[in-house]
Amino acid sequence: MTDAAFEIAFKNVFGRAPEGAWSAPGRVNLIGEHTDYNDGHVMPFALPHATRAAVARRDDGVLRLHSANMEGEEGGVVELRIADLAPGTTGGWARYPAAVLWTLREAGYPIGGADIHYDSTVPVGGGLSSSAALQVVTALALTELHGVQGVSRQELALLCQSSENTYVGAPVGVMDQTASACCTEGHALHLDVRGLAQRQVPFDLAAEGLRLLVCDTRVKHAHADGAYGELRAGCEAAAAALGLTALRDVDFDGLDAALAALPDDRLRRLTRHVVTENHRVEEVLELLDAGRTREIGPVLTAGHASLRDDFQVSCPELDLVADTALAAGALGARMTGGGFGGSVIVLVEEADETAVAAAVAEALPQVRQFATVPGPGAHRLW
Ligand code: GAF
Repeated sequence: MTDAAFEIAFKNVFGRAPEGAWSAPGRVNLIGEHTDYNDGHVMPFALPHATRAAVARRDDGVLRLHSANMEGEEGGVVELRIADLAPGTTGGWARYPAAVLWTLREAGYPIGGADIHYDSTVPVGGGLSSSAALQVVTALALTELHGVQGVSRQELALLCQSSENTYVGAPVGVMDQTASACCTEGHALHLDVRGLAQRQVPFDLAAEGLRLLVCDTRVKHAHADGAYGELRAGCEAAAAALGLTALRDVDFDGLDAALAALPDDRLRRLTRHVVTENHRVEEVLELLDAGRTREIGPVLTAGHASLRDDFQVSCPELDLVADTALAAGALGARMTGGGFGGSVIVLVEEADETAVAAAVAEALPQVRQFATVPGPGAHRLW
């Protein structure tokens, strides 16, 4: 939908003109999975798929939300009084923008009411951070429209993460919101979560005759939300058992000694994944810096094996897609995101793209696939 049509859509819902429109992307994570809440390294990039928000302020303490993507019970305008917002009180998709507004106000920013109309091309449930895109576009639009100065993109991402932790009740790390807020076109973002140092790493696949496929399995296993919290708690227990602040503090070279000091197999598996995954981020970074992009393939594949065998967050559909792609000639394949469903990323030679995609589609007919490149981070449209 064009910008003009998006503006008309806002007018059709709210009966007046929007003051502006913003966009924030979904992401794929190239490498560095389940490392963010261990103070570790991640390397996501923004998808060209994004969530847009057309917004106009209100002065009556009311937040009205509408999404072009929602139908049935979730459809229509959701109307909330700002004074009534409190953690755990808002249901459905509207809890994400409500959480952002509540968190910004709790942090002392003078954010008032608004009418917001959204639309999105980020596949929902694909592990591609559609909720982070929704949070970040809301935070950016509300802060800019209400004249809030001096909030960096990273701070905005931290506020969005906090909104999800506190208001929505999901103990996520900061990777997805940072990716949506801070990524830039043509780059992957290396984020060292301890200290939050960022580096934009050039990632131009087409120039090297490569393609990256995103294969959304369209499954999400029901226990995913509870399992995430348990995994995070397990990692924290392992760090505590080792007398460390976070698993980030286990050196790759000291991994065997750390494993020997842990009390049970589960904590050993979680630790081995986090420590080797942080190491894989460094390996990918070095290879990209050296212009040896093809060689990241086996590192991605090793990351999948670690998520499957050690962290145990893969599922049969993700494994099937990754194995099928590799058997059909892909350079590397791994699940991306939290796991228990969602998407696999597949690195292929341009010449092999069609054959690999066909093999994956035959193995898992429900799969939704697209080739992608790093798109822009969140920005104002008009
Ligand atoms: C989800 C979370 F939201 C992220 O913070 C991250 O932990 C990811 O799972 C796993 O790497 O997307």
